[in-house]
Amino acid sequence: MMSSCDNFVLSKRIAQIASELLCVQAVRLYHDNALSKEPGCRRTPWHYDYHHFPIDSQNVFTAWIPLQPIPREMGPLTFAAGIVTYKLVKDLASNKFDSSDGKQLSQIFADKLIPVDDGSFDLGEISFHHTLSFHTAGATRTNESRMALATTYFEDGARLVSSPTMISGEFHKFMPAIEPGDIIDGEYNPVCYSRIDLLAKENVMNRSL
Ligand SMILES: O=C(O)CCC(=O)C(=O)O
Ligand SMILES: [Fe+2]
Repeated sequence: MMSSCDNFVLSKRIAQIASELLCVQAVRLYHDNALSKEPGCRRTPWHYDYHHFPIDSQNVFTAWIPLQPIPREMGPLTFAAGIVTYKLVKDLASNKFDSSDGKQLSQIFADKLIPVDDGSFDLGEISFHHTLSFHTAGATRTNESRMALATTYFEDGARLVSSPTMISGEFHKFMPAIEPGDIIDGEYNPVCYSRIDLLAKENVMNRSL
């Protein structure tokens, strides 16, 4: 039975947007993540997701779906613009970009004229970010939890990395029966959108007209 969460996680429409942003034919689900940030939580450290996924591909996108309106003081997801921005910051001493790196990061953004988008989200607004997109989220300064659903999709045909690490995540949990180096095609990672299936369906319909 489909739960209302599945309506989002397995949504063809959301997966299609991820697929089109990636310019790939089809995407599969990696995982969905319910993120509850309690009141008074500190900033989510600046990072990009690539190293946190055990997927041997950069064709990975995450849909981040607020479950309530998120004004600035509630800590919306925040992006440093530009797909290559991560290259400017990856050599900083700490990989965690905690508060001690904040000044250094702000300096880099200012020197390189990199805009930072920390705008609020209305309910119904969704953001999509590429696995190399550099992002953070502000501290939660209201007395409500900040709830969001983050769903990650990857290009159909991608493989599990050949040497998973602690950082690249619990692949056994999200990709049971898939071994390092194998194509990720298990039942936990369904194709959520395929342009090829859509074209095939259109062909059948045209033929029957
Ligand atoms: O919601 C957050 O604070 C961080 C989420 C995030 O980093 C992600 O979805 O990739
Ligand atoms: Fe992230």
